[in-house]
Amino acid sequence: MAEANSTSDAVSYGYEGEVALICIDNPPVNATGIAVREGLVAAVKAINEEAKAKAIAIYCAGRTFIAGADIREFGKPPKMPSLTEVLNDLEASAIPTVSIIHGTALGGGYETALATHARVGMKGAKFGLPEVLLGIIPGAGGTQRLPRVSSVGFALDIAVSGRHAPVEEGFEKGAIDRIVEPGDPREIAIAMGQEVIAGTLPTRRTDQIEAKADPEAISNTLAMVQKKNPHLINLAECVKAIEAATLPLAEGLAKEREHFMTCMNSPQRSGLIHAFFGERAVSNIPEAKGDTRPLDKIGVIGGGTMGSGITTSCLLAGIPVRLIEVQQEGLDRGVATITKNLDGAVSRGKMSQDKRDAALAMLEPSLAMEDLADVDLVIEAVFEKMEIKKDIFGKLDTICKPGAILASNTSYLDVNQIAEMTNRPQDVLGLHFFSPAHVMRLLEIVQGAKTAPDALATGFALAKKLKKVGVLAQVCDGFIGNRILGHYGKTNAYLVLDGASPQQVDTALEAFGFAMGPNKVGDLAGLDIGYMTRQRKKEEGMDPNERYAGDVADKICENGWYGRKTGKGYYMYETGAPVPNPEVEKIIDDVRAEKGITPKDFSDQDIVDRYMTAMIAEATRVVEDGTAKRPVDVDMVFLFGYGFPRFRGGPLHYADTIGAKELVARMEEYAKEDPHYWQVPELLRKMAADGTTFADMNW
Ligand code: 3H9
Repeated sequence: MAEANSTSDAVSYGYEGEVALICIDNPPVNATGIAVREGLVAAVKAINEEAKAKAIAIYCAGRTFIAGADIREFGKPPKMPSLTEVLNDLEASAIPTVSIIHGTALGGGYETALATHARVGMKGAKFGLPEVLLGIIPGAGGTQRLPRVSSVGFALDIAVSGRHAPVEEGFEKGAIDRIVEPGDPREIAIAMGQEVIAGTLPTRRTDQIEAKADPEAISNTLAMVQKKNPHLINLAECVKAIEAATLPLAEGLAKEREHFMTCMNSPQRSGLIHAFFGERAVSNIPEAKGDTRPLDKIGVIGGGTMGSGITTSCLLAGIPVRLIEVQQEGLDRGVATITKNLDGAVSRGKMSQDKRDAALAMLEPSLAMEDLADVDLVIEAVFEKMEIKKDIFGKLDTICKPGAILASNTSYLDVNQIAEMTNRPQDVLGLHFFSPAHVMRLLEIVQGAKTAPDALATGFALAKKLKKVGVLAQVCDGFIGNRILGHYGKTNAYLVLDGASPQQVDTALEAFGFAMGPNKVGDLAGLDIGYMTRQRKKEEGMDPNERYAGDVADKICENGWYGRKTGKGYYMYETGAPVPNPEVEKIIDDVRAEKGITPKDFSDQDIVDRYMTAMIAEATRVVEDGTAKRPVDVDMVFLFGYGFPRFRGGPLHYADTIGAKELVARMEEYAKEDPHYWQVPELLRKMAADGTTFADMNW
């Protein structure tokens, strides 16, 4: 689709009678990169100068209207003209303009539509101002023009939530002027241009509309964002920009620019945009591409929390599941959990009752492993014991059809040993889900030594179907996430032994951006899990150079306090909200006395620095030895599986903000107290010496 005259590589224009047509064609999503900006300005200018048209209709080729500014240009030297200038010229066009929206009109895309004199949306299309999700605010007039065509209240809703709203809703609120049946954008552009000429589709310029002030909506939204998301400065900046919409347009646009630049220069913008591209980059690898095997029916072994969550996730994606348990009681419990999960989705408004019924009808519970004979993929989610897993995989080898993929949901066991129990190790891989599996978006896809390429690619295809973020990991104890956690988790214990209180550690890390500090997380997950792991490791024999991290936690567990589920752990939960457990304080004092430790003062910054440095150290080793393909893979594991603050981009993106030199210096300093724990990874030393960053290894 293109018009006769090109004004740039991405924009062309032409005429149909008295309607001038501007076509934007900049795959994949028609982002307003420099070619679009230059081309659009030139096309509007040429059409006005040629003076042959009575209306200009702008439409896009491909799957969507403009999806926003080109995010790849952010953080680089700006290329003129800016989108703001382009849109001011567009709005100033003497010939009335109309935009035709199909797919999604987002950010700078919807701002382009707002700068035209009328907006037409095809049924089913969406629009929005999702800039806040990237750490910025709408910066090309969105905060000024939307309150004018609609209202301050609706602009706050759209721009602060960043949601993609249906054009039908926009029509009700004045944000879209006409809804049409879906069709060829060019044909619709011609028809709408003719309506503009006939006067049946009214046009208006936003500099001639006043926005009605709504101080109550402004102050309520400001209070809400500061309470809910105190870390994200751009939300408040967005509200303040919208507040300025009651000024004359030029003044309001200048205010918007100031607020936009504050956000653009913030580290949050860089972190959130890293997260946007990272989410896509993890599956943009050769291993995720190529031939895949069918995924029409899945078998899940184990009806515990994990198995039920995995089953729920598959059912929600429309994949029939055969759920296997050894005893009726366990099977009933699994079915009850899955039903509860689906009912929860209905009550939260995520799915309709009919869809819930249809999903449940796709569940076939069974006590016979033989019933897995015809499934395409089996996911084993039983107790973490190698012997049990080996036994199951031996049986699956004889039961499952040729070509079926056999996956283990193990969180740390050796997938190669499991694969060796079959005569088809090429069909075996790890699919490590995170609890609750129907909610958490991370899926570690663990490649065994003999996993076939099409089996691995099918793991990524499954992640996509389940709307999860699949990340490739190699075999090692704990893969990417749990291996790193196994290391930095000890820092929390060491800090508490050496002088900090559990709540100080939690508060410091919550202020850094984690939704919950590690001791609250421990209480929530159950302290018995860590206790059992430590006992197992003790039995296996610990490295004599390693400082034991479990003294306090062991004693807490030995009192029968496992956290929330027993009403007590590091905190007490009698009234619901966590209150520090005074008996833990006593345990800590006793352990310190027993070990001859004189408690030190740690500032909150010390706590964050040590915790993050330990995380970065192990994350570096995971990249160094190839367990993770690139730093960005580690970052996405932490964002989608471990509650790492998204606005910080992930541990290794954050590491780049500190720099390798400083990190090495810190590790060497800490190593004076504990040289075994604080070993400096060779890769980090090399980066410090040659001045490179983790980002250099990403793309
Ligand atoms: C903005 O507009 C600022 C202005 O207010 C002010 C300026 C002064 N830029 O997601 P997909 C790529 S901020 C560059 O897989 P889908 C994406 O990386 C922007 N590239 O497809 C991927 O590349 P690859 C506000 C972009 O169908 C490919 O396109 N807008 C951009 O699942 C396909 O993307 C937004 O925040 C972009 N803006 O979803 C919208 N967008 O194939 C962001 C996408 O190499 N975009 N790419 O991996 C989206 O939400 C989704 O991409 C969309 C399509 C819903 C459009």
